[in-house]
Amino acid sequence: MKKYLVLLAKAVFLLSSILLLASCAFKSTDKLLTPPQGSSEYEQLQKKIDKLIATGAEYSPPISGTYRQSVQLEDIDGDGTKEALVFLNVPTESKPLKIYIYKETDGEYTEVAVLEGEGTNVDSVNYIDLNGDGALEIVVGRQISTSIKMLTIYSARNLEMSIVTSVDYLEYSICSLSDDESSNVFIIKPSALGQAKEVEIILGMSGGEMVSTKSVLTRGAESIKRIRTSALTDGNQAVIVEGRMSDGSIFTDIFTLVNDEVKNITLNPVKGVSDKTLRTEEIYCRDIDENGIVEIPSPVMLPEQIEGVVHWLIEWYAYDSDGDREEVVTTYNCTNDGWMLIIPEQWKDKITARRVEYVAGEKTVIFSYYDENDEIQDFLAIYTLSGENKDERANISGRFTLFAENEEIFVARIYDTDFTTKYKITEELIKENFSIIYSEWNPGET
Ligand SMILES: [Ca+2]
Ligand SMILES: [Ca+2]
Repeated sequence: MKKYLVLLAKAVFLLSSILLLASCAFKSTDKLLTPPQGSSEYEQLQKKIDKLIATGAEYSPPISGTYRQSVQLEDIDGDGTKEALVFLNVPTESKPLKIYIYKETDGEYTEVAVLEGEGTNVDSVNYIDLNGDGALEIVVGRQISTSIKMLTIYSARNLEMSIVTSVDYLEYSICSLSDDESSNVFIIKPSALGQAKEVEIILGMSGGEMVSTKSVLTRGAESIKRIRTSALTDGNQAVIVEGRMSDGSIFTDIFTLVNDEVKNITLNPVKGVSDKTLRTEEIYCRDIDENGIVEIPSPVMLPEQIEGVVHWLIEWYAYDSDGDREEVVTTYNCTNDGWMLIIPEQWKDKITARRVEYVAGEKTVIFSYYDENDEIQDFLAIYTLSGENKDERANISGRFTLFAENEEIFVARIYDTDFTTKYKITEELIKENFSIIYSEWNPGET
């Protein structure tokens, strides 16, 4: 076992050197484990770790987040030399989760502190500078039991480790909401039954005292799906939290800072719910027009063509710090086939859609309008073609190609109708408004 762990640790160092080489193309190498300069230093550190392992300690790296190595190198006191942080579990002890911190001086690692906590695993760790003094704060989330997690923030100033705060949490995220670009910790806390979940943002420290501000999540929010940060239309930064309500619908809460006070800008103060964002369709915020500001989706149901089969248009809204929203664009998202179409303003309230699959390898969405007799007339079809003869089917008379990749070809056909003429629906328009939906979800985020 011991040999295996040593090999594992060596593999971690080796892997990190490969990552370091591979990371030349990237700007941020800070998050990657960098190997010590000389192997003698490493061997000397390894001997110290081996001693701990011989007495029953086990490697126990964080199970989620960006930093997942058993041995992590970070300059936590800000003196220009990286300390080694070793994540171990000593199952026999009452506080089994231990982070040993070693400082390197003249090629020798000396133990300077041990951060200890209860629990089964370290959930995640982050290194941030809360107050901009150059020394880092260490944010450690520990899984206490299946349902309880504790977040502890340690200050590493002069390597005199002290606890800034310790709170139970459901999710947390590192963000930067203040004007000075210092880091903040955004925490969602569990709630008593029937109460709204509390949100706390650790803003920083002033004179050694932690400064924080609190708000609430939408009442009835049951689970958190995503936490992400974005600018708002007025340039202020926001944290966007999305998740599921107890009735299954999806909500979005947007938090921003106003004079160092956190505000849930989407919350209807009477209902305690961000009611304008509620939706039954499982669709999440994204930067739909790729301008750096994330938009919030608001689905609008189209009239049903086939009973019980609902299609939606998605209105995308950008918010400012006052919680006022502005529609940016309307789209039809075919998440099944992986494409979307921007819907011109004049089409809205006049169209409907259906999806058919008459032949294998040909999935079709047909857009229709209601004519003066309230009859449904088809005016546009978008085909997702796959399989052996997809090229031949792409070239069927009347069809034109929107996008082609290895496995699939996306083509369209415009029908000659009054609607087509009236709203000048051309190949150019459809090509311009069509796009493939790429996932912009970063698995590193919560
Ligand atoms: Ca240091
Ligand atoms: Ca945008």
